[in-house]
Amino acid sequence: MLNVVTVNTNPYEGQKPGTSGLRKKVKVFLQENYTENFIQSILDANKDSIVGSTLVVGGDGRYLVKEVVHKIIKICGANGVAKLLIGQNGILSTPAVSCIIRKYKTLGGIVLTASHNPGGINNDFGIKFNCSNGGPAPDNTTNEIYSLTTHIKQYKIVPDLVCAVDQIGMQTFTVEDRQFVVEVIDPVQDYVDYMKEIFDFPKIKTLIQGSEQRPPFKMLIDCMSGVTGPYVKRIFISELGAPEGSVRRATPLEDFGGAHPDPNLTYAADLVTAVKNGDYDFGAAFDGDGDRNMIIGRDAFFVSPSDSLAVLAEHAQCVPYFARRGVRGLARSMPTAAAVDRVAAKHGKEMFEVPTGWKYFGNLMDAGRLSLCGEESFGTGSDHVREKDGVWAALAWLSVLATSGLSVQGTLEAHWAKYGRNYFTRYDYEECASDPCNEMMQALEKKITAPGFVGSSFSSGNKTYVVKLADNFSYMDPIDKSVAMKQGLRIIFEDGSRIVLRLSGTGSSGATVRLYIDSYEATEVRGDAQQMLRPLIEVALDISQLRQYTGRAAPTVIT
Ligand code: VG1
Ligand code: CO
Repeated sequence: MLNVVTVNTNPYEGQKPGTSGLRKKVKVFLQENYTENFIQSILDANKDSIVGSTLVVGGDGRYLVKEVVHKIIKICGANGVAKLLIGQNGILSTPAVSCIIRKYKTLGGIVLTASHNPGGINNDFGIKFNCSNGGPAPDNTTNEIYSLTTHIKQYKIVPDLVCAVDQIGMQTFTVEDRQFVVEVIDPVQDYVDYMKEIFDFPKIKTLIQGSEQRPPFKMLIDCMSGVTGPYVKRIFISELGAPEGSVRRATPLEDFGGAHPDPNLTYAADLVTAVKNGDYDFGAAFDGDGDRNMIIGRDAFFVSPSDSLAVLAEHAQCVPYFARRGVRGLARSMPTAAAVDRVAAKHGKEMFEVPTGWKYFGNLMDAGRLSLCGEESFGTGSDHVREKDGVWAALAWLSVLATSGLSVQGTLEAHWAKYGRNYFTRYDYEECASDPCNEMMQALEKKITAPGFVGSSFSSGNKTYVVKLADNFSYMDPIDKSVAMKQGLRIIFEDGSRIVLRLSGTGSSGATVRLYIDSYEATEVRGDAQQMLRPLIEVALDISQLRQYTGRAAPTVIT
């Protein structure tokens, strides 16, 4: 029999979950009781249902995941949790956690990841709680967890509980008078089974391997040394018959090989170069925890995430899951370009615009009003789970291409010809000093909400923009009527062009400023987005005084 020990502790400041969980430097989590406090607070926030419950636990394989898995086992055992489902060696992609929570109807799950942030002892770690719907906890739950961290006095632990997380199977422990079960599961199996239900694997296999009508479709998939490696190898190589060389960086590494596991044109430049110089029809990259995706075509033709969502919405019937169930509403985060809105209007679907962060899609999905959604930050997904899902997005794209026989570029060109084109760019200024960024946001809010701002005009290049609406975006959830305030400063012009500015909620130190610019051209003007948006970018930098406040002449990342 194992004993429960109650340990006295003191609160830490700043354990406030951001856009997606608590993210801090590894060294912050290594402070005495820091991690224990947060885990106990998660369990306390669920105190009415924790005893006898089942939880899912897993992470993206980064530095500290294994150690924290062991802490979670010991703390859950002490708090009366009946069972944990844990990915072998603590490995589970974020969408796989969501899938497993839903499949086994558990109380929720604890996801160990800092997603697209770098890993290793000098970099980031993160802890996130997902609820029984499989999605990231909504604001009222994360606020409750945060509030508990501010006055925590004790946590409970079973110090002598030793569990082998490398061995698949059940391990049963007797903790005082209770049974506590840890089931270590194959991280990939449930997810792969589910993907086979959602997609037509034989059809995608024919695309990849070629047929009498078509040569083999060549692809290169970059797992960026994140968690998707085992999922991608199993799905694309074992199941869909792609050649071994179709996958790169497919072994999860604790520090992602020193790279930034963020699938965009800057951090996945290697993939872009390889696809540009090689004979590939398709390229995809995923982030550290497997919920983001970047899609490129032959010659590294780039699909913007806003367009990717619109294309998948337009061709949803190519995915058997949607063909069977139909498509309910569509949604995007506020800064995401409005390409999908046009598809919704054309197909007569309900359309939602929510704040940044996947947690805001969950209620709409649970209410049966939302099927497909996305964010400009390389997030695409559907109501098959309650997280964005990188591998799902790649399979959805392959389903579209297998049906149409078009190339990636051909698909986009046909889409723009039908709907017109949204030009979009995002400038990230990473890890700036916090105070000047906060001052900049305050000053800008004051400026754009002052009388007279609406109706004023700005000129740059040969363009003049007249302000139609300017505010700090707030959102009322149509289902539970909860309100999220201050979700980003927006300036919308008469012609529909937009400037959006917000501070990141996923960084682990300093402030990251995100500037989003988009505009719409009904008749397709073939041009590079950077060139098309140049005048508006200048207007944005001028109104916000961003260069002066941040001291940065140029952004860290341009998408
Ligand atoms: C960023 C993105 C947001 C995304 C979030 C989590 O948040 O902008 O769209 O949902 O990351 O993605 P922020 O607050 O830094 O802008 V993941 O893949 O890091 O969980
Ligand atoms: Co992620």
